[in-house]
Amino acid sequence: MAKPCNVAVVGATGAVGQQMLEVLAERKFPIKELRLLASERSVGKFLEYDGEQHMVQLLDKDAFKGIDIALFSAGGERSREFCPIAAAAGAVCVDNSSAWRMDPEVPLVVPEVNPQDIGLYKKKGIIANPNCSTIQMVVALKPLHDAAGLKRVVVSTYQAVSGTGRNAIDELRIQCGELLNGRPADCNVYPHQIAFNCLPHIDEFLDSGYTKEEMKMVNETRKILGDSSIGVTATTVRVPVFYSHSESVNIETVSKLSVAQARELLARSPGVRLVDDPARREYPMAIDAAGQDLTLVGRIREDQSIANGLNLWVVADNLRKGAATNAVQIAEILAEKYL
Ligand code: 25A
Ligand code: L14
Repeated sequence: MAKPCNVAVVGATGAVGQQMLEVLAERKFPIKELRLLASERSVGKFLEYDGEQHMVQLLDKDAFKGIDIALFSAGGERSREFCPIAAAAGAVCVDNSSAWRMDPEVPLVVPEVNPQDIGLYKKKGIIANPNCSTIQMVVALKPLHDAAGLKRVVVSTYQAVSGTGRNAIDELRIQCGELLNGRPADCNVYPHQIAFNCLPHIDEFLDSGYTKEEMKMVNETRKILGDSSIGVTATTVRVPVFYSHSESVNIETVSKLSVAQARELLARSPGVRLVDDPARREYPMAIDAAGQDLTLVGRIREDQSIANGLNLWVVADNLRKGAATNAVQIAEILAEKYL
């Protein structure tokens, strides 16, 4: 039985924070006290949780007294500053930002893939939630890796604007309206128009020419699968979709995996829904993934250019499995097995 906990949600007013409240209520997470934290701007606002109104309080160094689990989604800077403060106050932090993910003393966890790593949280009191694009990819790759050994992964993403937050959701909506009415589009969140466009640019560029988002997919995938020998290369692209990220994933495996074997493995894999019936025009789509927690996998076919290769199309709700649901699943394991 899970122990009832005092839970704080840091960044509760944000796109991910709001989703966290929904998922906590849906899954009936055993909450004793719920504390909603955000910046000055939102203090005093009321947010609904499970039919009740809760007032937003200020995130400051005294905000974590008595908290057992703190779910963070207020950006990397806030996490860097406040996770250690929350941990010192006795809370276990489940952090959605990129701040702690590659720290060797912080576990990086997807419950369907590496739940055994959670115990490492005792070092720093922090568990990192991976990047949204990484989460859905490793959910799909785990059973294939276990069966045939991944040698190399080549991924291109088609990422929804909701990952950037509420301002970005508004920007796409407003740009669509303006452009369809013959007016120019203002760009505030993204450097270029996102409506009716694709931007091969997510997060900042590094000297190598890759973006930070692309390198998160490389480094986090290896850490979660616990195998630094896997070659990973990524191109991450923002597309004018509101919810759900889609990914074209090409893999090379050590031993041969047929399409039928891959389908069979994925069909019984936790967190996966196989949607792969091209004859009936059934394949994973963003609009079907949105609002639910499974990672949809389909378009499974042999890569005819190499001996042991497959192509897949992988889609999941970036605010749910890519962020809020994954964090709440981690919190459930904590409450059940560790606290
Ligand atoms: O965008 P921010 O600044 O990172 O803010 C995100 C959340 O953190 C709170 C903020 O509360 C919001 O709940 N927050 C920000 N600064 C804080 C501080 N100093 C802080 N909490 C404590 N102390 P808020 O009340 O300030 O914001 C309420 C709404 O306003 C939007 N917003 C934020 N900054 C804004 C702004 N609007 C206008 N101008 C600004 N400068 C804010 O947008 C919220 O709606 P958002 O929360 O939707 O942005 C989402 C954040 O979540 C990250 N993210 C998204 N998906 C993932 C993810 N991180 C990890 N994994 C994911 N899968 C986004 O990158 C973004 O940071
Ligand atoms: O989790 O889509 O590191 O703009 C931060 C940027 C999530 C996606 C992370 C985006 C990402 C987000």
